[in-house]
Amino acid sequence: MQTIQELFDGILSQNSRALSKGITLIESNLETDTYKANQLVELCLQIPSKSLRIGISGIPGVGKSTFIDTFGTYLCSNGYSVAVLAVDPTSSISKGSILGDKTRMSSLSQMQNCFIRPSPSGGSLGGVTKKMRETILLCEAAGYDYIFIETVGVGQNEITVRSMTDLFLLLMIAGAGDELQGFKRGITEISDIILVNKADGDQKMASALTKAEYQRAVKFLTPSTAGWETLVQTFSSLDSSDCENLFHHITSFNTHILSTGIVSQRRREQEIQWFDDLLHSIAFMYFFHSSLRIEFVNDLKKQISSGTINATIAINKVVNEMK
Ligand SMILES: Nc1nc2c(ncn2[C@@H]2O[C@H](COP(=O)(O)OP(=O)(O)O)[C@@H](O)[C@H]2O)c(=O)[nH]1
Ligand SMILES: [Mg+2]
Repeated sequence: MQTIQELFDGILSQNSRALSKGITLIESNLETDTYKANQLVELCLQIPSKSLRIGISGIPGVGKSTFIDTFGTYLCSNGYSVAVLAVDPTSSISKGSILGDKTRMSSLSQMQNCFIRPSPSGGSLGGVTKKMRETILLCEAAGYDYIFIETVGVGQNEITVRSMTDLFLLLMIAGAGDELQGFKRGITEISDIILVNKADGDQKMASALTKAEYQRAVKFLTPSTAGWETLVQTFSSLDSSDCENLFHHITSFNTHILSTGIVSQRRREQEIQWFDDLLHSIAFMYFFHSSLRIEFVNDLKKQISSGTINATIAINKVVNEMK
């Protein structure tokens, strides 16, 4: 039996088996594991972070996994270490997609200094894995230089991932329609870098035009990160010079957030948000601790759907019940 200290030591030495084991412990819903998981998180919290957390978003098929594979491989080849965490809301339905992504990152998964962790099925908080923040902490303790969090461009996912990362990178493609890609949903407003992806072959020209269009549009937006105008670039996983270019921009961004203190301020704010999220889930858990409460709420839902009461009346009944 491995002790938590031994597991922690393994994580510190960037042993990916230890890291996987640690994440499995964190993700466990068993009450007996909670204490150990908390111990591990507390140990990890003592390690100062040097990682840059990068959130990656974009509609399915835009090329997120391929991008992480290409750019991650570039980083690893240049001596950096890379961890990839995937948030895949479809994974609970089609478990095959987990494997799909891992095999798709075929080049990166062969690198020594990389760690790829697909999302577990279920246990999601607004689509984003509940334990994602703790998982990030473990990767940081392991000392990964870059942590990529891949999400899918649906619903609240991006907002949640933004609240866990330092840099938010949005992938788009020319000709897919702004509406569909979230341009009007404000996704661009939370992005620090927008890449017009698959800018190769017969899409090269169209991508350059889309880039120019987005460049004009972002001038009217409030930047997601103070002092950093949202950067729009074209990108192709087939062109290695694009990686070098992007790396240069990401480094400038990192220098900017470090020198201005934005990163520490942002992380403190994110910590508060994390606390709020935890508070909500704890309150929720306590509220539904008794099966009577579950029955009570289910009964109210029945009354709402049959039109006997409305949501306001129902919630007042809940408040009275709690008094
Ligand atoms: N031409 C071209 N195809 C790409 C590029 N990046 C990804 N693809 C293709 O687009 C498809 C979807 O890519 P994937 O990375 O799975 O997208 P995801 O759903 O956003 O993760 C795959 O068939 C890729 O081969 C690129 O830069 N250029
Ligand atoms: Mg993918």
